[in-house]
Amino acid sequence: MEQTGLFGNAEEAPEIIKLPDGELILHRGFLSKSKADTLFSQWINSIPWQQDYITIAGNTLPIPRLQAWFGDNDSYYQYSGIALAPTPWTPALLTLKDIIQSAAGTTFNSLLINLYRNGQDSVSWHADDEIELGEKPTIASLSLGETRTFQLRHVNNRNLNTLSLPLAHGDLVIMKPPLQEYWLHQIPKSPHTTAPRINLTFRQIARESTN
Ligand SMILES: O=C(O)CCC(=O)C(=O)O
Ligand SMILES: [Mn+2]
Repeated sequence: MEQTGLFGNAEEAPEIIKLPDGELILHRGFLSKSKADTLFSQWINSIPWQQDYITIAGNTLPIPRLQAWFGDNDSYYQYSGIALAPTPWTPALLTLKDIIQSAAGTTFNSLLINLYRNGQDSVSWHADDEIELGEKPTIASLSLGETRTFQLRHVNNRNLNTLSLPLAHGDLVIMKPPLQEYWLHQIPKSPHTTAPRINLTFRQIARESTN
């Protein structure tokens, strides 16, 4: 098959991490190193990275990462007061979307890409539970570049330990419902990390209501 070698372990059985109230599917090395290297070096220079800001209690602050939003024309997305209009898909992103859809067993119409420039960049505890993602979202997350720790903690059961998963170049994690309802996730700062990481999260946004 033409894709053999390009898409790493895409055909291999993933690790299934069953949690109380949720499930993660972890494909280590979903992209081969050479494919991941190529995409990382292309995208770090060509994605229209944007600095967004959030306003909390009257203070406007830059979020600690750069991001870009891709998707079908009508996949507008809003969170913490940031409204993102989609950039149209590129051929490479559409090809990747196709293979990730096969792995996830669902379809996606939008993509948030984050650039963590170094270990000072981060995303704090949150769930991907915005209304436009619907009630039972599946989120597929691909990591490129520097390994960073992805952490999960249950929203209210303090007896459950925080889970820490290092996500490396080419790894794919699929977060299955109802994970977003019961678990928060974050990428904490990593003081000794100097190299960048790109993370792509594929999502399915409900179409804008025309009412
Ligand atoms: O960078 C990651 O692995 C997670 C990103 C994330 O949670 C988000 O963009 O919602
Ligand atoms: Mn998230």
